[in-house]
Amino acid sequence: MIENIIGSKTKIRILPIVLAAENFSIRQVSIDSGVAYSVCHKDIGEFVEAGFVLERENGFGTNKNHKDYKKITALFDLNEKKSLSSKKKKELKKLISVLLEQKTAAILVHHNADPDAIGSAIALSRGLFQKGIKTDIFAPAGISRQSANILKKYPYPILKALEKEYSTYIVVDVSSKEQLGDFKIPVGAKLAVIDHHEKGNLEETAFAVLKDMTAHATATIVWKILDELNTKITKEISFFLLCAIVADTAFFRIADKKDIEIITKLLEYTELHEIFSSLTVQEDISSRIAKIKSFKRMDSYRIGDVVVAFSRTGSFESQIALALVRSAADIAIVVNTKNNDIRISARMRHDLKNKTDLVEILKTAESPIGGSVGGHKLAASANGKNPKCVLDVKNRILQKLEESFKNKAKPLN
Ligand SMILES: [Mn+2]
Repeated sequence: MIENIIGSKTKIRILPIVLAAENFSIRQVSIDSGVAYSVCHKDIGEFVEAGFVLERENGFGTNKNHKDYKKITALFDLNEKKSLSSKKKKELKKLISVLLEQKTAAILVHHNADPDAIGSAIALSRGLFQKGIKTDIFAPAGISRQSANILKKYPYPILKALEKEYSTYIVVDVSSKEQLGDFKIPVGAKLAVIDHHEKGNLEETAFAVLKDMTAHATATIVWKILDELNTKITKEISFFLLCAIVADTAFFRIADKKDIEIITKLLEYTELHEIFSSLTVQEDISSRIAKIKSFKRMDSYRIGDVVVAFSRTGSFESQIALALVRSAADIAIVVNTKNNDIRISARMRHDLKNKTDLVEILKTAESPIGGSVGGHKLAASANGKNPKCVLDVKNRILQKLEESFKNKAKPLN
């Protein structure tokens, strides 16, 4: 059975795969390769017309004598065991040839760089160093607390400012200029992109782009690059790549077979518990104290089967509401009246999302606080100017919740 592929470019690209794996139907191949396909059977005629495909007695066959056969099959090689696609290999070649010439480059990461950005950048930097290419890593708009934590385990210089101009910049885990803070890539410098986000404006001017939007972490692309370059994986490289992949797959929650395969290889050098402990950041003491104080001021109600907690704080209201919902409350409302205004943060357990809507509930507070509500069903907030209405707001919210859950609120004393 042959089912056809949308778009002539795609057709040409998918064809070598069919050529190389005649056991597959085009549909199966397109599913395996992630290329979009249609089921418009008659379009196989276009392949036949172009002479790529020959009609045979028992169906369709590939024309290995076609003059473009080699050229096309070079684009895709199913039997090639290396990790990168041939398109990315070409991009990598461009990048490496420039780097080998310049011997130096800057690696840039995004604003509040997370472990995937930092881990990918360091692993890449270390890998390139094995090839005689020296790179500096620059975080123009800071790094996250989690990243700071992984750097405690393996210190690595992350520059806060660049003292010189480089002729080549490699942006890692970034797709748009806006994510680089105030930093501007100097005019005339060469730019390369290694990333897994949606296409952004950085690609427009890049001379080499290694991008895979289906990758869960930029680090998996970096791993493939290092594999392609026959880099020696050290304990340090494996540590940073693992931190990156574990963090960006939300601790394996969204990891797939490909991620696990890479992780398995990297685990030859590093224990998983080291990664977990490095990615676990002890919460700031000020937010922990704010939580404890707020818990003491809490009062709570039972409305039918729903437990509602109210509290007040001078800061961290959304974190406190989240902490309450994560422990025992179904709904938590936390009010901050510190700076002569009022901020209300509301959180709800996920499984109640079809029962009520926190944006609707908080709307009842809009007129007394003289402000407005934003957010969504499960996490909403309200900001206003009148901090004296806290009690009124609480009663209004409670009444709304009683209506919503068709039950009386009973205080939990
Ligand atoms: Mn990422």
